[in-house]
Amino acid sequence: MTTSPVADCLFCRIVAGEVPSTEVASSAGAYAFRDIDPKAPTHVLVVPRTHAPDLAALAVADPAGLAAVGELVGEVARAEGLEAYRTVFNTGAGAGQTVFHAHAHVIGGRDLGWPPG
Ligand code: D5M
Repeated sequence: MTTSPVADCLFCRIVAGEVPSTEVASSAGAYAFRDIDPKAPTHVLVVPRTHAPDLAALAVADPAGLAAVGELVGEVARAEGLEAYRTVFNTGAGAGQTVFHAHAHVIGGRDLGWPPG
């Protein structure tokens, strides 16, 4: 497991500023930007600045990075004026994960059904 930037990781490249993104919020440990294919009026991705492939791996490799993601999720929700929102970490291709750098989807601004599909 690594917490160093990975050259062919899209979100490492976004964090490094090598790939453009629309910033929503930023901190020393995490970065938040708009999803390129939004599923709701607010759809923001919050990623740790360190590389880990998914939430569970991040928790083991960089607990401070995970905490930074959680803190920035709250900041995004406040900035977007969301009273209620959903935070999703897809894990594994079978669950819809397509980018293997841990990330929280922050989804809100519309009614959200439960359970999710
Ligand atoms: O979520 C990966 C998400 O990443 C998916 O909702 C599309 C989004 N995505 C992919 N490329 C970009 C760029 N370049 N900018 C912003 N958002 C992007 P997953 O849970 O892995 O399916």
